[in-house]
Amino acid sequence: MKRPVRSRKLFERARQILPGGVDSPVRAFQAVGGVPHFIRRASGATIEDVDGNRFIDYVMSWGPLLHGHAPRGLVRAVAAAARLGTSFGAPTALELDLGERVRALMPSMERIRFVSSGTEATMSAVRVARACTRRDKIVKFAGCYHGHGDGFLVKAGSGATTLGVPTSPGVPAPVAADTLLARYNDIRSVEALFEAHPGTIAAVVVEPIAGNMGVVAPADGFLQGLRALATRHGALLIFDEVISGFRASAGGAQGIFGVTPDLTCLGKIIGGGFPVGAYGGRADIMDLVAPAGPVYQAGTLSGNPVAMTAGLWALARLAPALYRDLARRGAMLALGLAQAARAEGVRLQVNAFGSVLTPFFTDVPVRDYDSALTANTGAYATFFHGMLARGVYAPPSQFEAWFLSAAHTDRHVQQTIRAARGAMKEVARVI
Ligand code: KE4
Repeated sequence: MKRPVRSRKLFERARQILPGGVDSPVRAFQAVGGVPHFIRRASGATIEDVDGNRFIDYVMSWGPLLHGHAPRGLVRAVAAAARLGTSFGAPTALELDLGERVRALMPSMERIRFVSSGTEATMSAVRVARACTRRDKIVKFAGCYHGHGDGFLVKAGSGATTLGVPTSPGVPAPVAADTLLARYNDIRSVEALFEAHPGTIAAVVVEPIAGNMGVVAPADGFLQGLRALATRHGALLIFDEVISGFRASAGGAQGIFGVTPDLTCLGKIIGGGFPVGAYGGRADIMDLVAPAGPVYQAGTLSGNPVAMTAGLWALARLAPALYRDLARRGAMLALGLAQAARAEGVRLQVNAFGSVLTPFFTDVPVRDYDSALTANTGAYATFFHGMLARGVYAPPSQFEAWFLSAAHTDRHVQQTIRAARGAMKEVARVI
């Protein structure tokens, strides 16, 4: 790998205009050290930085690119759409086409509202849930991320059933106090919150397959338990499928586990790499949203024709063979990483679910945030840079998901495993 000379210069310039030199914190490499690589272009499973280094990419824009970078058909489709106008601020048939396609894939989404990010989707879904139940509190899970809405930037206060406290300055304490924290895969922790706060919880919000503490799959019966608890206590169940939607399966996690949420939040793949989010669910709930009902939510670029075109292109290509290939290659990579670690005596737990996975540098099985936090982040940083030096661009943080795409081939995975064998030798030397 050539030294990132141009990236370093751009990063110095970037920090004079962008806070921390980036437009989203994880991109700054603070969790792994070093200079973030500025990307010039990408195609398929490969990205190229401004210094001419090419990498096999497992960030893939953090999930939207199920079909790889810049598929030719998608580029053609969005170019044609743009020539007809990039945004009208008026209804188009494209929004209906994509909405009906989403509903066909996720029948629980009887109504849908398009927005421009996953954050907007989850913020709006919680507002609707509060309006529908006339309750204020929400339950989220430690280690799950739902975007940067005030009510989600919360950690547990002292004691498991007390009120949340902000994790970020600028979040008012009363807002944080309306968020209660539970433990992922621990249904008892949710029951305790309902018992401690009877009649006040509007919704339980969950990543049905967690990706933001690293990948953690739901334990058997966990999602079904949440469904039963929410129903019993008159709260709504909100699935944040921003990552898992159309990735875990064409019908998302709800399509795999057979659990029907009241509301679902979507992002990433739904926009095919363009800024699209969406929330939706039961018609009786969503018809509370303006202008059908009184719950206000709006957006200048919501449903714009170019992004809708990209989403339609992406959701038109979700064949069963795609998911079989993604799962096979995901399993191949997970096994290869585990074997590379074992060969060097490095403690590693690899959690994988279809086309997402996370190598945790710990010998503790990772099933929630506390166990994820046992991972050796220094070891991950060494591994990350060892992979980068060998042509593999992994997520620059231990607590993120690696993403495969339709563009990743067996050869890409085999190259990645070879790189991991070398990177694990470097980890073994430093731990
Ligand atoms: P956006 O506002 O970033 O589109 O979506 C927020 C969001 C909501 N829900 C889930 C489950 C998510 O994973 C996300 C965003 N994911 C992160 C990756 N961990 C985006 C990357 C970033 O923050 O730059």
